[in-house]
Amino acid sequence: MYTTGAAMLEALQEAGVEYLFVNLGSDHTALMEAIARAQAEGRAVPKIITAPHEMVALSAAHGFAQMSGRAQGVIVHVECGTQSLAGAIHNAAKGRIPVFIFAGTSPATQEGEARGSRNEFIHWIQDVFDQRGIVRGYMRYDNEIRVGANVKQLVHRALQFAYSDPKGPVYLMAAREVMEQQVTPVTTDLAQWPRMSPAALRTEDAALVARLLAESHRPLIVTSYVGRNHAAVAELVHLCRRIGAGVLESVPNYCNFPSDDPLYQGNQWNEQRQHPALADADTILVVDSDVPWIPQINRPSANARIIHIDVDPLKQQMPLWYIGARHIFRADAATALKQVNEQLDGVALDATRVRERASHYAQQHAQRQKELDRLETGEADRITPEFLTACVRRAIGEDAVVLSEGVTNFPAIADHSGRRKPGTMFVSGGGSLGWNGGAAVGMKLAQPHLLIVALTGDGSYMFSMPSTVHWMARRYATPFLHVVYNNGGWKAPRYSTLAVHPQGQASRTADLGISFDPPPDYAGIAAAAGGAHAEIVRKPQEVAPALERALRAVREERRCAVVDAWLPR
Ligand SMILES: Cc1ncc(C[n+]2csc(CCOP(=O)(O)OP(=O)(O)O)c2C)c(N)n1
Ligand SMILES: [Mg+2]
Repeated sequence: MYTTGAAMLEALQEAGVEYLFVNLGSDHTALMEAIARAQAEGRAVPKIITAPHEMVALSAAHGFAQMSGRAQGVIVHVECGTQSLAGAIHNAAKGRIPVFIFAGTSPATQEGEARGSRNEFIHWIQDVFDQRGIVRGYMRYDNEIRVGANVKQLVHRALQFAYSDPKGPVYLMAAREVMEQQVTPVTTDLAQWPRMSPAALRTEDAALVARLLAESHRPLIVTSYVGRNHAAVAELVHLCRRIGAGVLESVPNYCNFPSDDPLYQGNQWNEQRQHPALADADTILVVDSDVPWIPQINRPSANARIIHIDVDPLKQQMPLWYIGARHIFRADAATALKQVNEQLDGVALDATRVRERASHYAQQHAQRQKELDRLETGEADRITPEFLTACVRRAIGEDAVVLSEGVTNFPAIADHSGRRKPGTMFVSGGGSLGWNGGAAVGMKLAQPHLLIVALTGDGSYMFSMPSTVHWMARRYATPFLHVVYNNGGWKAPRYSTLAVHPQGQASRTADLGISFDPPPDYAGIAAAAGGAHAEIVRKPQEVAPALERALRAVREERRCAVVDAWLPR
């Protein structure tokens, strides 16, 4: 018996999908039968990872793809499971994460007209008019498998969208009878389903960018995600060093530039102040950034020349977007930066000028570093986020991978975690909290030999479904270190309110409905769900020994460790 479900499974295996993160239901009978059959007959299929919550399933696929570049499968139950993917859909779409999602639909017949026809009460209740509509607006591609005959072609077409810039999630759905249809096996030639080649600059445009940067007095690069492609980082470093350009990370979701390089000018998030490097620059190359600055607070000088290179410079998913760029190019960053570097080979650079620029930035860098060093000495009786992050940095080594969902502590984590190498720092790229736990599991699956360290706000720890995450981490042997920046609840909404109403009633109100008092036992949740090693630290001197014990649990006992660190409230 070879069904549409069996053919879909075969297509995913052929396409190189290694894992299916599944949350199964009555719509998946054909798939479950096909998986069981393949396993019994010794045929390779993607490994099945049981995900007790869909949001964690998709976050795990998200983390896996961030780490490896490879799209995985997420299988969810009809419209209910699709809804339960929740904000992870937003994160994958906004973060440009390739992932294949499949959901069944209720059977389309009720009198046994075809195998799979309705035989459970839930099939009436779960029948809705527009299941794809739930995710439309977030998917790069969505479609219904209407007949089984060409399901493999649909899978490969969907993955082609997922992998093409701007990358993102794709969604297929099918009625149970369609998945149960007997089909004739189809051979697909994967050579005829290639990934799209990355877009390049026209030669004259690469020459223009090279000339504008070379001629500028104070060139600055602003980026958020060039680091998703390690080759782009190497090109960026080369470019900056040869012309003496500074680099400012804005809301970085990857490690984009070595943070100890003298040209590195730091990172910005929601700080309510002007960044001096942005104000001083006369030529700014924005490359791979969704929010290069927040103009109401922090902007380039009025006569700065702005150049914008991005795989999606129109930001087609964002209704309002402009940055005043005079030159806009749709291109892949690694390709474009390499082209600009090649053009610079033909430009006679003024060595004195390059030296002056580099030494200006080096001076700013050193000053910033001094301030950061001062901050991380911390306080005598309270664990500051800067101190905590510095302790984590010293404990984990430079190859460890840090995931940050620190929210108001995004800056402290970016500044003090000391990540220098591409692929050692990740933020979700979206705005729906709760990515960190599932993503850590996915990253560990993608790179089992690396130490994975998830740093999360207490709110974001709760958003991430820690019971599901830590159950999965034990079940699938993906131990990681989880550190909770416990500041007593949601700090960000208070900051947001104070930024708009600095003298308002809220500024004098203690209880704004944002505190988690009394706090849950965060580490205890993970211990109960997945046997995690649990630590609570309240004093600065307790931090380093607790991290040491936690890392021993992760490395030697191969189990997760959660360190709940009490920060100032
Ligand atoms: C799914 C989701 N719900 C709500 C929000 C709104 N929100 C933004 S920040 C924040 C608080 C996060 O708390 P925590 O992780 O503890 O970080 P803190 O603000 O305390 O630094 C909330 C609720 C969101 N971004 N995503
Ligand atoms: Mg918090």
